[in-house]
Amino acid sequence: MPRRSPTSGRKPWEKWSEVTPHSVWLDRRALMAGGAAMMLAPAARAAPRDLVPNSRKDITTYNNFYEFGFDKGDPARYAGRLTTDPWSVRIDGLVERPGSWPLDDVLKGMPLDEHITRLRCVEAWSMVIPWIGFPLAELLRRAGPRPGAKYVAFETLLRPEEMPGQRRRSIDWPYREGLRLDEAMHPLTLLATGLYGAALPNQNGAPLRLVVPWKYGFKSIKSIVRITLTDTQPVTTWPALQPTEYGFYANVNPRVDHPRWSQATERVIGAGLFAPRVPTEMFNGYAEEVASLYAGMDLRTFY
Ligand SMILES: Nc1nc2c(c(=O)[nH]1)N[C@H]1C(S)=C(S)[C@@H](COP(=O)(O)O)O[C@H]1N2
Ligand SMILES: [Mo]
Repeated sequence: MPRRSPTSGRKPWEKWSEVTPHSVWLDRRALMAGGAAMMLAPAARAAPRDLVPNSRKDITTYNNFYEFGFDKGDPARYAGRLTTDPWSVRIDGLVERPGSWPLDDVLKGMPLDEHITRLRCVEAWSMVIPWIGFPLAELLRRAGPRPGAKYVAFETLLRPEEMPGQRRRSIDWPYREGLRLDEAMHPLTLLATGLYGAALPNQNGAPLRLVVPWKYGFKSIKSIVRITLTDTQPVTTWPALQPTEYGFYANVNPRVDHPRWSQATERVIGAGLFAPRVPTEMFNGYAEEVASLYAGMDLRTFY
C-alpha cells in the first residue's frame, strides 16, 4: 500500500509521492471498504459504479488538448515542450482580493488530496482518473467572491510558440470555460495538480486544470492562467464554435443526444477491443450530489 510521504521540502503535489500502480488500487479499495485507511480515503465520494482507475498509460496517452493537435496522441507527443514553471494565475473580476500569483502561492495552504473521479467526454468515451487536487471552492473563498458574482470564467495559457495547435485559427484561442458560481463552489469541483501520486503530466493540463466530474470533459479546462468572477454567463469555447451542438451547462445526460451521435452509452477506455459499451449515467453517476443544483431547470434543453 502506498505510504504518505513527508511533505517538507517537496512540491505540494509530491505529498503523494509513491506512484501507485493500477493493481495496488484494488488492494487499497478493499482496505478502504474495511475502514482501515481513512487517512488515504479520497475526499471525493465514489460514484455508484466501480471506480477502478484507468492505467497511467491510458490516462496520459489518450487525450484531448487541442492546443497540441486534434489527434488523441498529439498531446502526449507535443505537450512536453510546454514550459510550466514559472507559472502564474490571475484571479480577477468580482472578487475582494484580485491579483496575479505564482503557482506556489496559489497552492499554499490548499488541502491537496486524492480524488478519484470519472471523466466522460462528449465524444462518448470515458475513463476513471485518480487526481491530486483540491476543491476550487477553497481558492474562490480565499479570493472572496463579491455579492454580484454569479459565474466563474477560466482561460488556458495562450502561447502559440509552445502550443502548435494555437497557430491554427480554427478555434478562437485561448480555450475558455465557465461555471455558474454555485457549480464552481460545489465540493466535487476540483483544481488538479497531479494524478497517480505525481505531478500532472503536461498532456493532462499541467500545472493546474479544472475537473468537473458530472459534466462533459470539455468543461474541465487545462493549463489555467486566469480565473475571473463575473455577473454574466461567460462565452466558452465549444458553444461559441458550435452553438447547435454544445451548451454552457454540458451536464452528462444519457437522454439528450448530441445532434450527430447518441449519448446513451459510452466506450470505456482500456476495457479492451471487444468490451461492450456501458450505459451512461445521469450527471455521470453524481446525480445524488449535484442534481439539486438544477432543480426547476429543463434538463432536456440545458445541455
Ligand atoms: N485547454 C484545453 N482544455 C481541455 C481541452 C482542450 O482541448 N484544451 N479538451 C477538453 C476535453 S474535450 C476533454 S475530454 C478533457 C480531456 O482531459 P484528459 O486529456 O486529461 O483526459 O480535457 C478538456 N480540457
Ligand atoms: Mo471531451
